[in-house]
Amino acid sequence: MEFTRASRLRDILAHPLGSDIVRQLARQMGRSPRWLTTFGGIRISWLARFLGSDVVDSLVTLLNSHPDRPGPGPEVKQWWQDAVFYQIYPRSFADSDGDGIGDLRGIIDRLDYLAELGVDCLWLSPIFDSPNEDMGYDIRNYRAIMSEMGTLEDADALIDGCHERGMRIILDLVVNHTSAEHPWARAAAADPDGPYGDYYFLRQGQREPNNWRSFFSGPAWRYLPETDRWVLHLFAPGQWDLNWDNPAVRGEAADIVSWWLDRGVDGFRLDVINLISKSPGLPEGSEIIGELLQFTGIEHYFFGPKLHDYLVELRRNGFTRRRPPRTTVRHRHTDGTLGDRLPPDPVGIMVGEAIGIGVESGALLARSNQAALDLLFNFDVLESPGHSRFDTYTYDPNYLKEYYLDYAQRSGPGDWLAVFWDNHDNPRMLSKIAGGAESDPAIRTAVGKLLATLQLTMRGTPFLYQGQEIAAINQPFSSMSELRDIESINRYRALLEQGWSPQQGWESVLAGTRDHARVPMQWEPDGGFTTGTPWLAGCDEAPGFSVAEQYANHDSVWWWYHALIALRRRTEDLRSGDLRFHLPRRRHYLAYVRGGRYFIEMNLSGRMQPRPKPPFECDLILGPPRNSHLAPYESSVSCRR
Ligand code: ISL
Repeated sequence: MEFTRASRLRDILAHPLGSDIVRQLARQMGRSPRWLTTFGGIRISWLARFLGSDVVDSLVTLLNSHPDRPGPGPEVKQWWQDAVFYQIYPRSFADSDGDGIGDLRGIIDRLDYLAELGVDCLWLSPIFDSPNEDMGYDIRNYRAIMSEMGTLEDADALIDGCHERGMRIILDLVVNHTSAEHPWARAAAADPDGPYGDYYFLRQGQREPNNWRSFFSGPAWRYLPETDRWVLHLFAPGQWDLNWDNPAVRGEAADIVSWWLDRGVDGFRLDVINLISKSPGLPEGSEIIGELLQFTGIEHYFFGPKLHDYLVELRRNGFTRRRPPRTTVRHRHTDGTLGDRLPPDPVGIMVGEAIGIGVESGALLARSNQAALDLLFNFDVLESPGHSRFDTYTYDPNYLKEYYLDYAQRSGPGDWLAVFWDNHDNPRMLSKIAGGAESDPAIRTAVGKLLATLQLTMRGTPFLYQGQEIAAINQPFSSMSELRDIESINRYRALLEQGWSPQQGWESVLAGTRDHARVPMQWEPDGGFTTGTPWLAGCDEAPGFSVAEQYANHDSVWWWYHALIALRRRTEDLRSGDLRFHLPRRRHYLAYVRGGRYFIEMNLSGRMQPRPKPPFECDLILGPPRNSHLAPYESSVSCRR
């Protein structure tokens, strides 16, 4: 279908990108998408009165540049559909040399811990050489390890240690941008008209080339006086966006991928990978969309015209193996015992981080017939409608239920969900849901177990984040001086410049700072992360929630994760069985059947709820004895008799 200004809203909603954009706008406004479908008959030219004609024209261009709804994809079994992933933030996981910064040797020392927990694949946030303006997401050398974290030999030892224990390992590929200290960037700044000048977006002019805003506050352009050029940075000023329209840049990215695959890495999580294709000419962004979605210009890069093409090319030229790797993983049987080395996966896994991409546009990038990504992080689950990360609010877990019902309804054959909510960029979901009640160890334990039950029995691939297994919660930071996250520091300064009071600015930053999830892992009651001074202060005063204490308590959240991971491993129905919701309209109650045999039910509220009749006679496998009511945040797994 060719879209024009005369197209009707219902036609927009019928397009995967159009549907997700409209839903995203509705969510930002705290409205149900159904509110918009009642106006299906209006022409989108009418929207120009509110959004401006430039927005309507951008929308028309965007929809016309992408194919209609993709057809069903083949349902091909992949190792990563069975796997439980575990994200490590290396800076805060384990420090082996006492410098207060986590390192690769620290992770190696904890591989037996991870293997006992039962995870199948580690994802490490960046470990490459970096000046750490954005904690490693500003890479200076893709083929060297950050000196604070170790050496290439340590990386090889870590890869070998994982494979020996039946665990794969993926790294974090940040190729939307590099550090300003990367040799390419230095060469571009020194000679903007030379071969590396076209690796980045360098522009001349008296002022910023357009009105795009950075995700880390302020303009997305930095002026380089020494070369009289502006350089684009969607993130920090030291994170220069790479020009993916340049075939040399695409070739560099592919070479980095295959270099690490040869060393034995099993794939990558791809940082903000949906941002790599920008609209030609880098046009002005709509101020209205900037107001609504916070980042002026986002409509010109969140799903650019060449995005799918570049991902297909990267999969073919980088992720598809051309030679056997140095090492491969040992098979782990369903009972957890280890088998022989597996043959190399023909293609390394591609897990795309895709901010702003929804269920249907995600299918254009990760459905099994798209030959692009394998999995995609959809961020719609992280905040309930009408809220941003920096709002102080209590997350209603009924929205989690709504999110999975919606995904089940709008996804299709060949789609596969990455089930996640905690990561290094977001406050802890346990704290969002408990809303302060997590200070009660019983509530903290119940919510921790509920989140484990949902994540490890929902249809899809679970991505755990370090600390979830010990019910980690947000940190009671007391001042800006304790924070290290550039996004938080820049936001605080920007809010004060906008006239917010220091207290208002602090409250907003405290609600959403990424540092909540970056405090050091709590191995012992008194820390156990380092023998030195941690790079980021933070410890958990509540007794009973360190790894050591959780491990010693068989009724803990840790053992609940352990039991669910083991159950999932030995139960095909929980890994790939179909998903049927039970009483989906019942509020504060989430229940579903997997593979026709396993019945999972949860109380999504902090109050007792009457327990409905189960869908069939079943025996409890995991959870408190079943009675007429569900305790606050109670969750359980049962099996058909
Ligand atoms: O949510 C966000 C946008 O408002 C940011 O917290 C986050 O930056 C975004 O999700 C993209 O994250 C990824 O790219 C960033 C890096 O700072 C994040 O740590 C990374 O996960 C830039 O590389």
